This record gives sequence, C-alpha cells and structure tokens, in this order.
Amino acid sequence: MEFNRPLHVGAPNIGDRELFQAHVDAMFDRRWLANHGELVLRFEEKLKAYLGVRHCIAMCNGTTALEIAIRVLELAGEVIVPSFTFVATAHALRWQGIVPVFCDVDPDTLCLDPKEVEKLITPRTTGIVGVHLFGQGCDVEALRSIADARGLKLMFDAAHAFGNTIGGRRIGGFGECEVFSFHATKFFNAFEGGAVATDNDALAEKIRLMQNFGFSDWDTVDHLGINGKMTEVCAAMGLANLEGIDGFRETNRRNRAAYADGLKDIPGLRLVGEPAAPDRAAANNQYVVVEVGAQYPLSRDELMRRLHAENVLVRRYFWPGCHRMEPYRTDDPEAGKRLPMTEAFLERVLLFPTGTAVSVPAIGKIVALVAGWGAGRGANGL
Ligand code: T4K
Repeated sequence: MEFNRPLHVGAPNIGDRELFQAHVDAMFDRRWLANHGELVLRFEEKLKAYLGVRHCIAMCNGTTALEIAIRVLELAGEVIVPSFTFVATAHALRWQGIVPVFCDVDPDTLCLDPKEVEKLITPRTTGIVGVHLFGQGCDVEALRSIADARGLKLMFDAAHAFGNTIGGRRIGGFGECEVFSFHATKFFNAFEGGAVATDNDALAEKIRLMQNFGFSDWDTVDHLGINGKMTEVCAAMGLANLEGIDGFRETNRRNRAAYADGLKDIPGLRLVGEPAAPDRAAANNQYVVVEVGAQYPLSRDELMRRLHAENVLVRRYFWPGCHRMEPYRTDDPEAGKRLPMTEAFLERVLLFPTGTAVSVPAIGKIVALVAGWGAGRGANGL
C-alpha cells in the first residue's frame, strides 16, 4: 500500500485553531450558543461582504437552506434540475412534494444545458434550480433569459462554488437566490452549515422568518416555519476558516497544477474543467475531476479499485446519478433516455483528493501510480 493513512476526497480544510478557540471561549463567556448569536451575526456580515450581496442568511446546513429557499420561492408542480448533482438537490424538491424533472448537462460546463431546459418546460413547471457542479459556473445568462421568457423562478445550488466567479462576478448574486453548503467536506466549512444569498429584500425577510419557526418577535408567529438556524460554534468555525480562505485556495490551485502536470501525458485521462480567466483566478478548485476515457487501459472502476487498494480514496461523484436513485428511479424509470451526457460523464469521472490534507509529493506518488498502470505496469511499477 502506497499510503499508510487514507487520502480522502473531502478531507476538511481547517483554519487557525487558536482563532477558533478564542471565538468559542467568548461564546462560552456570553452563554449564548444558538439562535442568532453574536458569532452568527458577524459571520453573516462577513459573508455578505465577501459575496457582494445584500443579504446572506446562515443556516444549519445546505439541504435545509435549499428547502427553505425552494419554499420561499413558492416552487410547486415541476422544477427542472440536473440529475448530475448530489442527491440533496433533488431531495430538497421531492421532500416538499415537488417533482424534480431531470435535465441533461452541457459537456463543457457539466451544468444544466439551456437548450435541454427549454424542451422540458410544461404548464406545470414553476422553476429551474441550476447547480454550479464542481464549482463550474452555470450558463446563468441563458437560464435567466429562459426563466424570464417563460415566467419561471430561477435559483442556484452553489454548494460547490463558494468564492468562485462567473464572468468575473462572484457567485451568490445570480438568480432569485443562491444556496451554499459549509459542510465539513467543502472548500470552506463551518463543520456543518449553509447559507442563502440574495439581493432581494422581501425574499430575505421571508427566509429569516421561515428559518426560525415563523417568529417575527418573541411571541408572534407570522409564517409557517422550520428550524434552519446555524449554531454559534459553527459560526466560530466559519469565521476562523474565512480568514484562511486565500490559503486554501492557493493550496488547491497548487494541487490542481500538480495533477494537471502529472496527468497531461497519460493517454485517455483528462482533467475536467479549467475556467477561462478571470474566473480561473477565483476558482476554489474544491474538486479535482478526472475523466477516464477509452484510451486508458483500465476502466474507471478498475482504476478506482486500484487506487483504493493504495489508500487513495477517490470517489465516483455523483454516480449513479439522482435519476437512478430512489425514489426517482421508480418515479421516472425512463429519465436516463433524455440524459445521455449525464450518463456518459457519470460512467467516466473520478474525483481525486485535494485540499490542505494533500501534499504535492503525495500527488506526485498518486499520478506515478496512475501513469504506471496507464503504461501497463503493475502496482509496484514493474
Ligand atoms: N448540493 C450539493 C451540490 C452538494 O454537494 C451538497 C452536499 C448539498 C447540496 C447539501 O449540503 P449539506 O446539507 O451537506 O450542507 C458529502 C457531504 O456530506 C455533503 O455535504 C456533500 N454535498 C457531498 C458532496 O459530500 P457523502 O455522502 O459523500 O459523505 P461521506 O461521509 O462519504 O464523506 C465524503 C468524504 O469526505 C469521505 O471521503 C470522507 C471525507 N471526510 C468527511 C468528513 C465529514 C473527511 O475526511 N472528514 C470529515 O470530517 O456527502
């Protein structure tokens, strides 16, 4: 085995521990642990400034943030969404009795293909949920034009895209709102957490009501609501990690360059997604996505098995695709027929470990293994 400890996709980036501890000590001194405490309010202010939006509401996790955003936008009936995403995107709709209508992706962006979106609009369609998959930006302008022309709401699942830009503009302000996840596995984490970002004042007010049981003051409930609040300890982690974010970005950029360099001469392998300038500079490179083509002598799954045997825990995100998971497989068994790009990518992509837990020499060893197998050599390079 090449590595004596597992190298995970999604190993957390952890910022300044002393800063985190200081926030937590102050939190204990204040005896204020949840419910819009000082740390959450500070975190929201910092997020707002960072993303350049009018409102950013911190949440307990990205899934609840999606559910609340979907409900506040009054989506109903059918909503168009990619199948090539983490299942939470689809579940957030279906959990509320909405039918997620799976749409194929554009091979360049791996995000919703606007031409395919148009084909799926019916009288029951109320909205479009785009996903900035693996941090790549959706074609926000084309989706906006379709939504406006057809009277649909547009929102984005930006769980992979914190800090990234589209056309030089920071993700967070597109569509009616955008939803982030700050789960431990994300480029920027708050242990668990999420946020809804929006420039719409009325929407923000409703989201705040709904995330706190509909309370508008101590005794008044003005709206149906749920508990979507972020805790103080999560905000402490978020605040500490926000200070380290430039370092995380630089590490990921360096790691991606090491993978790019190591993989470039291996026939059949392609590093997916290199946004053009100026978006390249901002990219969080949270995921290193490799497409395994027919020219590579091993199948994607055989390559995965061999890497796992070396303790490199690559992932097939998001195989087998939402449309092949329950309850969607039973709801619409034929969905795969209209998702050729999605199905092709789901069979070919493999995600490699990156982040601050992975060093450039470790990446050098990983790509040496992959190159060796590509040249027909065994696991020991012979
Ligand atoms: N939308 C999209 C597009 C998303 O990708 C996600 C979440 C959401 C919405 C929903 O946001 P949240 O409600 O989660 O905030 C993981 C994460 O749990 C999930 O947050 C994330 N996407 C998804 C892409 O990855 P799993 O099922 O793959 O988790 P698991 O337990 O297999 O862990 C992933 C990897 O991370 C493993 O290799 C182990 C490693 N890991 C994990 C944790 C928690 C660590 O090394 N350390 C850790 O502390 O979903």
